[in-house]
Amino acid sequence: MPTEERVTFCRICEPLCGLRATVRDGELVKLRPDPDHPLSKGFACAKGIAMTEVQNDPDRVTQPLRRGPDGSFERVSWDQALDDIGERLRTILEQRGGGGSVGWYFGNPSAFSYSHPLWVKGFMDAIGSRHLYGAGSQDVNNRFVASQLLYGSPLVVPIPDLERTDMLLIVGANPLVSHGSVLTAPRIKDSLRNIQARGGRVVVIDPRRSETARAFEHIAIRPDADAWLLLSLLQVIFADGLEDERALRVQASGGETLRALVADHPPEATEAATRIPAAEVRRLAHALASARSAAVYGRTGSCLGRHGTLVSFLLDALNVVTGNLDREGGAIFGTGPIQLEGLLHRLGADSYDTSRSRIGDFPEVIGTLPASLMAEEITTPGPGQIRALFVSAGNPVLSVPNGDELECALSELELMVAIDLYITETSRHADYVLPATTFLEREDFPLAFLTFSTAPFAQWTEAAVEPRGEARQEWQIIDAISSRVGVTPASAWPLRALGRVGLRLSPRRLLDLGLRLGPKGDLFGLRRGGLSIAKLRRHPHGLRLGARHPTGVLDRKVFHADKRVHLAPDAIVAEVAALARQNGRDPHFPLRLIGLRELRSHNSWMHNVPKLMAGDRVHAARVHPDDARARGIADGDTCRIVSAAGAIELPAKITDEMTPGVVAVPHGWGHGNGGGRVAAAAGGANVNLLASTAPQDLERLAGMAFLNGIPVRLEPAAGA
Ligand SMILES: Nc1nc2c(c(=O)[nH]1)N[C@H]1C(S)=C(S)[C@@H](COP(=O)(O)OP(=O)(O)OC[C@H]3O[C@@H](n4cnc5c(=O)[nH]c(N)nc54)[C@H](O)[C@@H]3O)O[C@H]1N2
Ligand SMILES: Nc1nc2c(c(=O)[nH]1)N[C@H]1C(S)=C(S)[C@@H](COP(=O)(O)OP(=O)(O)OC[C@H]3O[C@@H](n4cnc5c(=O)[nH]c(N)nc54)[C@H](O)[C@@H]3O)O[C@H]1N2
Ligand code: SF4
Ligand SMILES: [Mo]
Repeated sequence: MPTEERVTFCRICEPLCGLRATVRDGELVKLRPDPDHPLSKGFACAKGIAMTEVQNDPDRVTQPLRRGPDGSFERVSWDQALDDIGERLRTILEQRGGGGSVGWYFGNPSAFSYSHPLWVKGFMDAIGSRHLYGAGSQDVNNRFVASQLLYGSPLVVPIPDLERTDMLLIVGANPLVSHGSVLTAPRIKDSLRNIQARGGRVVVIDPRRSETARAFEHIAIRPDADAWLLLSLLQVIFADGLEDERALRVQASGGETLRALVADHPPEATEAATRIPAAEVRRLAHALASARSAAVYGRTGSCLGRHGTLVSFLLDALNVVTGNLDREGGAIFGTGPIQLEGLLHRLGADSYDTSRSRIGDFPEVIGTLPASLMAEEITTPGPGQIRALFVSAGNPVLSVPNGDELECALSELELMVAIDLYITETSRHADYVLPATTFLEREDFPLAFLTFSTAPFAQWTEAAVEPRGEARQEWQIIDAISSRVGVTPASAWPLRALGRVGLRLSPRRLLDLGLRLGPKGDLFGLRRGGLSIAKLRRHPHGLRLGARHPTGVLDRKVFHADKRVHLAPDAIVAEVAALARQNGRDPHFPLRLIGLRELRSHNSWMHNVPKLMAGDRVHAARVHPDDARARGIADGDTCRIVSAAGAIELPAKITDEMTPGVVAVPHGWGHGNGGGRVAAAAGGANVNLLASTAPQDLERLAGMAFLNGIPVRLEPAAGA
């Protein structure tokens, strides 16, 4: 029995920690952290290690499945599945007005594959469909729109220079649990501790005393009030003459307009909205402006409110105004071995607002539309009505607002195909569930995360194990479906032209080209020691491409014609005005609901791993003791949370880590009938039934769902 150890890396979340896989007879026996990975240096979290159980899960889908009239699934061959899908898709394309009748939702795990998103986008471009949806409209799209406004490209996103900064201001992120996001920083806990160890500060703005807030300095804020705080920080900096005049003159335009825009928002005026004492805001503004270097960083807690684009924008504006953008220890720009921003810019793929959604008139963001609109796009007749839907690596019934509405809509489709590891709350509605490989079963390169890495770095991995059963990679499945409808899944026309004469590039060939012709490439032999896949294969633990990211690169990163960061675009001026008009409190819904991530969950999946579910793990709402007492709710009681959109019931966990008036509920639970037997038994409630899909409730600039700060009321469950 040959036992082998193979080097690879984790692709569940963004640090991409190095792993060693023990493989016996082609089967995965064990995963452990890779001590020789230059960045993660022997760290991996419980989820990464538990991927062994997902890989070998008896509940995993490993054969193509077809749904019968009674809703149960039967095994079919790949050819049966693909031929039938191809034929039905061809009919829909011919009879329902072409590509506009076909939708695709690709979920979070797709971003961790170098091939999957390229092939999805390529397929949608090839059939001429704009109905592309993803997790981004519940996650990060307003961060991209803020970058479009600031830098002229949605893909230019600065990262905090964790290794050198003297002060890190975290607004709405919990990296001790999430392990960092839009930031590839393995061992981030150590990085944050080191900031303190060298005499610096880490300040966390969060309505909950999160794991990160607990470990560092915490300032509690009322949910969905960050825009007010950031306006006030800027106001104090300008009013007290603390702005970096040189940075404003050399790097930016619109500084004077921004100064005028924030002038009406001193901390005393925003205190009621944020519930942060004005004196504390003043102290924070002075500390930020006077730190030798400082970086302001925000993530989902700053993105999922009603003004997420404005909040993301103001985070970067603070970096500019304090002179910390593109500077050591500030917010810096990562440089990767492939110049992806430039490449996609030339292809026009870094788009924003080049077209608008049929329902609600929302701008596309890098080619994707708000997933909250999917249900209505399926059920609303007329040209462009979605009749066929593909879902790959996503579970929108749980992750997008109002899963009930989406479930009803899915049943009206003429064709639905899911590509997943499990029969989930979403994929159980599909006519076919096609078995995907896990990340351990595919070769890979972290294409989407190159510029977010705290260190210049590249790693290639081959598949660590053979696919189980008949699982296939997404791009292979997309290729097979494309052939059956006569298209080449590629976004760039030269690739489509090659396809027409029978030449198709594999993702491996495409990536190798990108690496070899990239800024560090071997130029096919012209640059000695340059990069290629072959070169990366000789460094299986990954290759550091430099000690640090260079600073002073702003002129290469800004795509605006004037090469300046735009600090006061019209869209932002209008958002500040809209913020001021935001209506006050609804006495029916006096509390605010926020989200929560847990160490042993990953969005809606991994709930089928017994080890991660061990103990008495249940889905619970975190409630402050005062709020619980006022409603007669005791610890463990079932409580009812009601919003304007819906209601859920789940146990209450009473904890003073909450700010009074705020309730926190993790998303991704509510597995009545999906995700495997352990997950289904764990159940929980779908918190997104409390969120709204109504177009007027989505953020205007990015079409993002409003998921943090939802007005709710809390009561004991009937009969509890
Ligand atoms: N209320 C609330 N809602 C939220 C959020 C929140 O904070 N609060 N967060 C949002 C965010 S940030 C995100 S990213 C989304 C996530 O939402 P989604 O991306 O829609 O869903 P996931 O729960 O990540 O589900 C991923 C699915 O992919 C499958 N899968 C895993 N690996 C692979 C693979 O390699 N290939 C394929 N084909 N399938 C695979 C899993 O079995 C699972 O069914 O949720 C969003 N929803
Ligand atoms: N263990 C684990 N890790 C994960 C995931 C997971 O499900 N489990 N999901 C992955 C994904 S898809 C993503 S996108 C990342 C997200 O990464 P993070 O954004 O770092 O993760 P969260 O834990 O959601 O942190 C958001 C924080 O914002 C706070 N918050 C909520 N509302 C507000 C508000 O209005 N203002 C402010 N200032 N704060 C607010 C919350 O209390 C929470 O502590 O995590 C990734 N990592
Ligand atoms: S922190 Fe994320 S990348 Fe690292 S082992 Fe855990 S799940 Fe995998
Ligand atoms: Mo996410």
